[in-house]
Amino acid sequence: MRTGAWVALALSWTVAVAFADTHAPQTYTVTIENMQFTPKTLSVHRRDRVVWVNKDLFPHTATAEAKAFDSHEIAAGASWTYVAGKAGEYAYGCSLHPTMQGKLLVR
Ligand SMILES: [Cu+2]
Repeated sequence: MRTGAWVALALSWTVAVAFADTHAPQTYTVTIENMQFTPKTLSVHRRDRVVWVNKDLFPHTATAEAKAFDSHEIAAGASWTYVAGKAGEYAYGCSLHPTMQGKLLVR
Protein backbone atom coordinates (compact mmCIF):
# COMPACT_ATOMS: atom_id res chain seq x y z
CA MET A 1 0.00 0.00 0.00
CA ARG A 2 1.22 3.49 -0.75
CA THR A 3 1.78 6.04 2.00
CA GLY A 4 -1.26 8.06 0.94
CA ALA A 5 -3.53 5.05 1.41
CA TRP A 6 -2.11 4.39 4.87
CA VAL A 7 -2.69 7.99 5.88
CA ALA A 8 -6.28 7.82 4.62
CA LEU A 9 -6.85 4.58 6.52
CA ALA A 10 -5.39 5.99 9.74
CA LEU A 11 -7.46 9.16 9.36
CA SER A 12 -10.74 7.32 8.81
CA TRP A 13 -10.03 5.12 11.85
CA THR A 14 -9.33 8.22 13.98
CA VAL A 15 -12.55 9.84 12.80
CA ALA A 16 -14.54 6.65 13.53
CA VAL A 17 -13.15 6.48 17.07
CA ALA A 18 -13.86 10.17 17.63
CA PHE A 19 -17.50 9.69 16.61
CA ALA A 20 -17.94 6.53 18.66
CA ASP A 21 -16.77 8.50 21.69
CA THR A 22 -19.36 11.23 21.16
CA HIS A 23 -22.66 10.60 22.90
CA ALA A 24 -25.46 10.81 20.37
CA PRO A 25 -28.48 12.51 22.00
CA GLN A 26 -31.15 10.08 23.17
CA THR A 27 -34.84 10.59 23.87
CA TYR A 28 -36.34 9.40 27.16
CA THR A 29 -39.97 9.31 28.22
CA VAL A 30 -41.41 9.98 31.65
CA THR A 31 -45.01 8.84 31.88
CA ILE A 32 -47.36 10.78 34.12
CA GLU A 33 -50.18 8.50 35.17
CA ASN A 34 -52.20 7.99 38.35
CA MET A 35 -50.55 11.07 39.87
CA GLN A 36 -47.03 9.61 39.51
CA PHE A 37 -43.94 10.16 37.42
CA THR A 38 -42.57 6.92 35.94
CA PRO A 39 -39.67 6.39 36.14
CA LYS A 40 -39.47 8.39 39.34
CA THR A 41 -35.74 8.94 38.86
CA LEU A 42 -34.27 9.30 35.40
CA SER A 43 -30.59 9.59 34.51
CA VAL A 44 -29.65 11.23 31.21
CA HIS A 45 -26.74 12.95 29.54
CA ARG A 46 -26.56 16.60 28.59
CA ARG A 47 -28.36 17.28 25.28
CA ASP A 48 -30.66 14.26 25.72
CA ARG A 49 -34.37 14.91 25.34
CA VAL A 50 -36.84 14.08 28.06
CA VAL A 51 -40.51 13.87 27.10
CA TRP A 52 -43.12 13.96 29.86
CA VAL A 53 -46.34 12.36 28.62
CA ASN A 54 -49.48 13.11 30.62
CA LYS A 55 -51.79 10.10 30.52
CA ASP A 56 -54.05 11.38 33.28
CA LEU A 57 -57.35 13.08 32.56
CA PHE A 58 -56.29 16.39 34.10
CA PRO A 59 -53.25 18.69 33.80
CA HIS A 60 -49.91 18.26 35.56
CA THR A 61 -46.59 20.07 35.50
CA ALA A 62 -42.94 19.02 35.68
CA THR A 63 -41.41 21.86 37.67
CA ALA A 64 -37.85 21.69 38.97
CA GLU A 65 -36.69 23.25 42.22
CA ALA A 66 -35.57 26.83 41.61
CA LYS A 67 -37.36 26.54 38.24
CA ALA A 68 -34.31 25.02 36.52
CA PHE A 69 -37.00 23.79 34.15
CA ASP A 70 -40.75 24.23 34.18
CA SER A 71 -43.23 22.65 31.82
CA HIS A 72 -46.14 24.77 33.06
CA GLU A 73 -49.42 22.92 32.66
CA ILE A 74 -49.27 19.81 30.49
CA ALA A 75 -52.86 19.19 29.41
CA ALA A 76 -54.47 15.76 29.64
CA GLY A 77 -53.12 13.62 26.82
CA ALA A 78 -50.40 16.16 25.94
CA SER A 79 -46.64 16.03 26.36
CA TRP A 80 -43.73 18.38 27.03
CA THR A 81 -40.14 18.01 25.85
CA TYR A 82 -37.07 19.30 27.64
CA VAL A 83 -33.49 19.15 26.37
CA ALA A 84 -31.17 18.48 29.31
CA GLY A 85 -28.77 21.36 29.86
CA LYS A 86 -26.34 21.74 32.74
CA ALA A 87 -25.21 18.62 34.58
CA GLY A 88 -26.69 18.19 38.04
CA GLU A 89 -29.43 16.67 40.16
CA TYR A 90 -32.83 18.20 39.63
CA ALA A 91 -35.61 17.34 42.03
CA TYR A 92 -38.88 18.25 40.40
CA GLY A 93 -42.56 17.92 41.09
CA CYS A 94 -46.00 18.86 39.92
CA SER A 95 -46.85 22.37 41.04
CA LEU A 96 -50.55 21.40 41.12
CA HIS A 97 -50.13 18.21 43.17
CA PRO A 98 -47.34 18.50 45.77
CA THR A 99 -47.29 14.74 46.46
CA MET A 100 -45.97 14.13 42.94
CA GLN A 101 -42.17 14.03 43.04
CA GLY A 102 -39.46 12.99 40.61
CA LYS A 103 -35.79 13.46 39.97
CA LEU A 104 -33.78 14.14 36.84
CA LEU A 105 -30.04 13.39 36.93
CA VAL A 106 -28.06 15.05 34.16
CA ARG A 107 -24.50 13.79 33.61
CU1 LIG B 1 -50.14 17.09 38.94
